[in-house]
Amino acid sequence: MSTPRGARYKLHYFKARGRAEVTRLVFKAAGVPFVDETFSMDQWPSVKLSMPTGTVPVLEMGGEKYPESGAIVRWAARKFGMAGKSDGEQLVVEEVIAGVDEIRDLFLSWFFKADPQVKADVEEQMKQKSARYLGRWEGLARDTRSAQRVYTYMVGTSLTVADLTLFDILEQLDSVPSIDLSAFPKLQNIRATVASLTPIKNYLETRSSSPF
Ligand SMILES: N[C@@H](CCC(=O)N[C@@H](CS)C(=O)NCC(=O)O)C(=O)O
Repeated sequence: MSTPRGARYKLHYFKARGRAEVTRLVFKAAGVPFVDETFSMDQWPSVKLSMPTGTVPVLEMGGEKYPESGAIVRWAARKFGMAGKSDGEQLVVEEVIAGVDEIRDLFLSWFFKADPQVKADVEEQMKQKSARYLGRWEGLARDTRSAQRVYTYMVGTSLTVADLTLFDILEQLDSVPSIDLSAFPKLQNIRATVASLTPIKNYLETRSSSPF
């Protein structure tokens, strides 16, 4: 657990990426210090009692605890200027957050399934949904040229939470045997753009390699 001096924010979650990772990426990309308060499955029963809805992630600030991953990600995106500029950009950013949530629900369900037939069924649903959603986003992503290199963003000409959200789900989908991400070169470029940002690059060097 890192405890940066003077951090106003504390994010409570398991020692895992799960539903907390996009918020971590937003804080990292914005250069805003936060306490990444993680715990093990063994610790969870006692931690659960201290959470407002008995679930995590939870963001703590100003002495209050706020649950719901979608609310936290959207708030952080607005707070740190990563929610899109125009109405159209903001709608696409929201669309990506909502669509990726649906894919992530399937991913988390698939990841923990033991029964091979049930796991294969969830994998097929995830494959179909990913093909439809990623296919649309592939058509929207755009290159932005700077003096040094080409960056690819989901909307506009700078980083938004849509890019961080896509980065996170693509990392997870890479571990699904039947999903072939090579069909989405623009989205792979977004992934490379995100991974090349210095604070993200530094963070990725420290985190666990487990896709969950
Ligand atoms: N809609 C909630 C779902 C939260 C949720 O189900 N979190 C899981 C971890 S990903 C959890 O707290 N599981 C432990 C439990 O319910 O006891 C959100 O997006 O934050």
